[in-house]
Amino acid sequence: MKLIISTTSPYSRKCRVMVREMGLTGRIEEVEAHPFDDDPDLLRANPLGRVPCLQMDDGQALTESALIADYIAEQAGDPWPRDWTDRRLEALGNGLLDLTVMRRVEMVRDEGQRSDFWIGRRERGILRALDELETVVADLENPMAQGPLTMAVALAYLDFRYPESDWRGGRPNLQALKEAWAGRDSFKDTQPPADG
Ligand SMILES: N[C@@H](CCC(=O)N[C@@H](CS)C(=O)NCC(=O)O)C(=O)O
Repeated sequence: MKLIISTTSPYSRKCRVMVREMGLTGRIEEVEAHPFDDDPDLLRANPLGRVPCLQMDDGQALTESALIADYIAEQAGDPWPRDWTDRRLEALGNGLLDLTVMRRVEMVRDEGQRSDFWIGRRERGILRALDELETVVADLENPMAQGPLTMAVALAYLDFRYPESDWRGGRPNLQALKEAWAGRDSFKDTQPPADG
């Protein structure tokens, strides 16, 4: 199978961590593509033109990181339990990622096109999501699940693309979760490039 990724994409990173955690590096080959260059191989596999995209052995392609992560887990015999708390965390973590990516897209626009309204709206959403996640994580028993992984990827993405956010301030539970994941080989191995 081929996993089409970009090394700076947090959605790709989540799937790359899953491949490593599920012990499937021998079965899933990573292929790099740059979505904003309209890479022809990516467009052939995914009409949406986005990464990640998993080309399965039967030729069909899966899009959407959450779907791909579920498929990878299933291939490994579903070793991580999934319940509605975990799915809820995953959805919140994904939403935090979406807001941070949308903020980033706005920030890299030419000065005259950048919208303070949208940047402010994304930033307020990010803060509310962080506060909610800090509360939820307080009751978390097991960080080895897709929900907490999605959150850790989102927090690492904040460090990468929104370092001035100071998300750690007053949020010790999120900080501990991020550190727990940051120490794992799967996370170290998928660190975005410093100049990305
Ligand atoms: N909801 C999608 C989001 C994927 C996504 O937006 N990926 C970005 C890279 S971080 C991308 O490929 N963007 C290209 C574009 O939007 O044209 C997922 O979870 O996989």
